[in-house]
Amino acid sequence: MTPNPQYHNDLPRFVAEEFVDGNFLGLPSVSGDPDIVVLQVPYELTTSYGQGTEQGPAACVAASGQVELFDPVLGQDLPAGYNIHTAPEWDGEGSTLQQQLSGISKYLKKWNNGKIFPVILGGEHGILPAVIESLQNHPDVEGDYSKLTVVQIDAHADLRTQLDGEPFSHACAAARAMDYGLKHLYQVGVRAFSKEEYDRINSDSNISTYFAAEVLTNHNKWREWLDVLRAIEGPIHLTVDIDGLDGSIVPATGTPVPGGLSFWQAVETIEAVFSAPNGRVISMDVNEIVPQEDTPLTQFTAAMLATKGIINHIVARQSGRW
Ligand SMILES: [Mn+2]
Repeated sequence: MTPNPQYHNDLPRFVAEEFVDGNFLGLPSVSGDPDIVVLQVPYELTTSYGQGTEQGPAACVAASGQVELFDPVLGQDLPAGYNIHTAPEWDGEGSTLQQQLSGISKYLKKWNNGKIFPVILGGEHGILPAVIESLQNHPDVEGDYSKLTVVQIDAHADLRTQLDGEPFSHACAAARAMDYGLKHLYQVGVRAFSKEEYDRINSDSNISTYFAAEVLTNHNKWREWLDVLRAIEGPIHLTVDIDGLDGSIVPATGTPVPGGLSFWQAVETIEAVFSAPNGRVISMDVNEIVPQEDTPLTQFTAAMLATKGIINHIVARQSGRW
């Protein structure tokens, strides 16, 4: 897509129809240690779905050129004095699923030094176990996954044991993350799940699911969700499956589902989790983006949510919570 310069007053950022170096938000390349890094993982489980999620990260970066750099929460234009680096995308190498997932983990790991905030763009939600694997030696986790909380926005519970015989299917992403022995998993927006998943949610005390049907019809339940997020202690990974939002604003995703979160509910969720006084969001991903050229709403929505993550991370830094 062509970035529209009218939304930016800093024209030299753009070269013809392309971004400068394909950077997120069209920001200029920077030298020195990044504060925030945008990582692209164009992963799609080979031979099974072929839905186009491997094009998602690049489309999201391209769409980010349309996102306003100003946000009243910060009171100034991004990058707001911070060093935001867009890294070259994951190379996609590996002839087996396990090799690919371990390659993703390796690609992510080098940024997890506790000083840099990674914003990961997917790709299938099946990247989640590789993301969790990459956090093992993060200074906040210290090899002890019982410290780590995962917050998940998703239409699906992703708690299946396997799907069509594949335990690393995107439909099993949260189950594979739980295999690491997480402290807790919080889910919101869930509205498509199997009996097996429903039973797991009801029986596993380490999983709290705020179903779409509850939070969208009962405002007290929504307030409770936000309060629960603000009460999280310790390191947090935020995983945003774009299909958690209502299908009308993310029509191009692996599995669009009606009855999901509004854009502002997703933003409220992001704000709440980043503002937890005793918690710290150490990384974030936005995934399941299937780009559409004619109506780029999905990748634009994804780019806006990733930007909200960056903004709320900066607020956390400014407040001394990072
Ligand atoms: Mn998912």
